[in-house]
Amino acid sequence: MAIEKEKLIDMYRVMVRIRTFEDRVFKEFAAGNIPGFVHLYAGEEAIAAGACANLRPDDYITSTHRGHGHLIAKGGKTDRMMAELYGKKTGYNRGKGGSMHIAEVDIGILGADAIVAAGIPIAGGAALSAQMRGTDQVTLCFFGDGATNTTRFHEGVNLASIWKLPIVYVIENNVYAETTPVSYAMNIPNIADRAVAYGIPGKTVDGNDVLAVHEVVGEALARARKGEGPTLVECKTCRYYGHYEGDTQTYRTKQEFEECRKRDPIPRFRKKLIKMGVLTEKDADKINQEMLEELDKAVKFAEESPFPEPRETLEDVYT
Ligand SMILES: Cc1ncc(C[n+]2csc(CCOP(=O)(O)OP(=O)(O)O)c2C)c(N)n1
Ligand SMILES: [Mg+2]
Repeated sequence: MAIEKEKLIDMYRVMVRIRTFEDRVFKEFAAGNIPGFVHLYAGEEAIAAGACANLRPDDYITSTHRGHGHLIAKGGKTDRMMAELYGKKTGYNRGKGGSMHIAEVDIGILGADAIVAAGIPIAGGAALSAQMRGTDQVTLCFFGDGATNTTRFHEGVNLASIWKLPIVYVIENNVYAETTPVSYAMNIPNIADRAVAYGIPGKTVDGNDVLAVHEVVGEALARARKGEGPTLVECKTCRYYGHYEGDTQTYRTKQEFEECRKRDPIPRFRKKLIKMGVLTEKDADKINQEMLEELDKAVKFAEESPFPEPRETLEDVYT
């Protein structure tokens, strides 16, 4: 089915917004302006943008330690996200969560998560709730290749398969879990093949092709909405930066790094949209410029916002 022009432009804008956010975080973190730890999503934008473009506002997502892209694609505002990274009171978690815990339940963001694969049982709970309430809300559950080697993955997908929960599992196969390559950590070329073990569909897609991701995840979501159960979608991609900011990346060759950069999903989609007559060079440049300006404002907002008061330390915190 043809995608409307506005939707195509929106997907492009989301990808550029994510990249601009991540590039700015890279810079501000290096300058010592952001406390804590950050894991950047740059290079993987087509997955979050393509997948989330299928969602309704009342659908849910669960995210990961590398979550900025998912949150932006689900409608998270860059100023409130930046404020959270800066530890400021105006952030989504009032400055107490930081990069790896951003949540905004009102727009279906059930949270980034520092614990690898922890989003899988949370997605199970959200999907079970939708099923029990009799709604057709779906949950999009993002996680990495490394997460698929945990018990949470196997238990979570198995349970979702027998209960036919409305979930789409999106594996972001960026070839590494920290420094461990997938080729070392598993014996199969396509992680989507693990779906066979649970009797659910498994699809492998080029994770740097936003339209391919959009289509495959869209079909899986339609299936989930109809009550036909979960799907495993593996998106093959690569990350631009290190595992975390500060990672020296000695485990990656220069050639590998350059090949990854050549696969950049953003210029690829831009070229396609121009060829399709959806955007002109000028329109695309304007989007880039708007995002740079948005991020300048987001950083200013974060810088000028107050830190939480010491007496607020235990407010809004639960264990
Ligand atoms: C339960 C748990 N074990 C280990 C870690 C440390 N850790 C953080 S990220 C990561 C690798 C995750 O790899 P993957 O799932 O492929 O995601 P990616 O970082 O590549 O996006 C590990 C082992 C953790 N945060 N939680
Ligand atoms: Mg990985």
